[in-house]
Amino acid sequence: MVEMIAQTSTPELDQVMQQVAEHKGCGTEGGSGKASCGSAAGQGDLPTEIWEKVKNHPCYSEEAHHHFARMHVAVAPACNIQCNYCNRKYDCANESRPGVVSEKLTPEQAAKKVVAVASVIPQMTVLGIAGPGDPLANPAKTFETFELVAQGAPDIKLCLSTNGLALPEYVDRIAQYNIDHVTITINMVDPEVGAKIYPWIFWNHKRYTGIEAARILSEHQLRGLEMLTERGILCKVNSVMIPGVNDKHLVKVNKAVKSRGAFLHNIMPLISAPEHGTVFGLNGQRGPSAQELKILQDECQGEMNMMRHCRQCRADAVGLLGEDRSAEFTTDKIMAIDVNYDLESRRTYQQAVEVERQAKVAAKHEELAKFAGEESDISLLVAVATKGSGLINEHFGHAKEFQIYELSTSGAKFVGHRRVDMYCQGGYGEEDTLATVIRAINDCHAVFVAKIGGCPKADLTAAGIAPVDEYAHEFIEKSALAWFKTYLEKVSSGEVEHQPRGDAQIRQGALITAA
Ligand code: CLF
Ligand code: SF4
Repeated sequence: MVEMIAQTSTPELDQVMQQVAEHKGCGTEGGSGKASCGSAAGQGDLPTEIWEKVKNHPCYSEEAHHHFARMHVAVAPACNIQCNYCNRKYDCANESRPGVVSEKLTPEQAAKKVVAVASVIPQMTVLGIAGPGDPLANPAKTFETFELVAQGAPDIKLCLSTNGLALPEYVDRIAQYNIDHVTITINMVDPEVGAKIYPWIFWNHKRYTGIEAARILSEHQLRGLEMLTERGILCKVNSVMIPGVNDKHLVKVNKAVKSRGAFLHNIMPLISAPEHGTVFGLNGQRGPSAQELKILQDECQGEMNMMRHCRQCRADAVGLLGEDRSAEFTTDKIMAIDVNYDLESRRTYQQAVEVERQAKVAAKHEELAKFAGEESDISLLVAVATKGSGLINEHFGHAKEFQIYELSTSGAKFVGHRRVDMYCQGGYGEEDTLATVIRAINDCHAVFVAKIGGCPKADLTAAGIAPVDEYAHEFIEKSALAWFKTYLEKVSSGEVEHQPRGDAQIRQGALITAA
């Protein structure tokens, strides 16, 4: 089973995995020579008790998402509201890509699956329940699953995502079960906007429609959020950006949730196509472009962090965000796995990840120090092909997504990701696919890859995107900053004329087919 982890590991982690496999426990050799158990790379100014909750949660920490994985179990089929971007044949679109159907599990099957997955993926640190309907519209199955998982895999963090209608009723139970992370999807705080998104809700044995339905939903969402934050539970708010419906309004939503103590705001693009059979899909409602999404996220960025690395995963997702290993863990395969839940080995692996993570942060700071005293108005985007661990370690032709970083003299900031169809199809490049990849990263000045062939290199260059392969297998941020420094020098010397780039497309088709 150990080889199932190898996809995202580095030589240092492979070495630790060898120890894990041999049950040698925590050693101090290898890597930097330090076993820095539980130390705090990336803590910044977060209080320690918050840092402890987020440092290995891939959704609540952008840093963590390069290293740690989450899994979902699909135990909650029913829903108590209707969203115009949802088709009930599929998973809850509040935390899933439309068009995805998950295998539903009983709480017992789900708990077995969590323990089995955690025993073969030591970087899996979080269990989320996010559907396929609303977890709190299925309270018995949801809480039973959490209870069984807490018994079988006590080091796993518990996470819940809800539309918020039933939230005030269940806040005490959420606290009682040590569910430390709750996501509420809040698309509006004005019932008139809400009436364009929610045709009905079902509450207190009664169906409500129109503005009344949206008013009740909004009151419950905001009250639930306040009740959770009063109890010290970390809350993330998801909002679906629907151009012409709530796009301008989301700034007001951001202020409302920030003032009620939300920790993180995740504004996600509406994914909408007629084949999903949703109201929005059928009436031609479009989703935002990459630039529209980024402008709104930038506008909302203030004291509250904006999440920009959400992958709108499925209700049975398994793995790092951006990879989907759910097919490796179907019920049949789970039943055949020989479960050996070794807490000590999991800790050892996670400590090794922490060492690697600190090395990455130190390298970034070292590179950033070279910009001391340098000022430039230039900021630009670059795309990166990565399989994880914060490294440039994916071939251009094998990338199913590119991570996007914004570079300026103040640093390298992760600002999003773009799903694409793989360019390389069984040994040859697909020209049509290359055009869609270029459209997806068209707002970038460069693309960093571990390797790239001559043809795509020439086409990218012709499109004004510089292919960069000289930092293969090095840290992303350090490399991007080093490249940016050289770029600024070329601009100053007149060798390069800095030109702004255009907009890019959020690839709806790729989001669905990649499921
Ligand atoms: Fe799952 Fe959601 Fe918990 Fe994460 S997902 S319940 S907070 S463990 Fe994460 Fe997936 Fe985005 Fe959700 S990337 S859809 S934000
Ligand atoms: Fe669909 Fe989720 Fe909305 Fe329910 S809450 S209607 S499952 S998107």
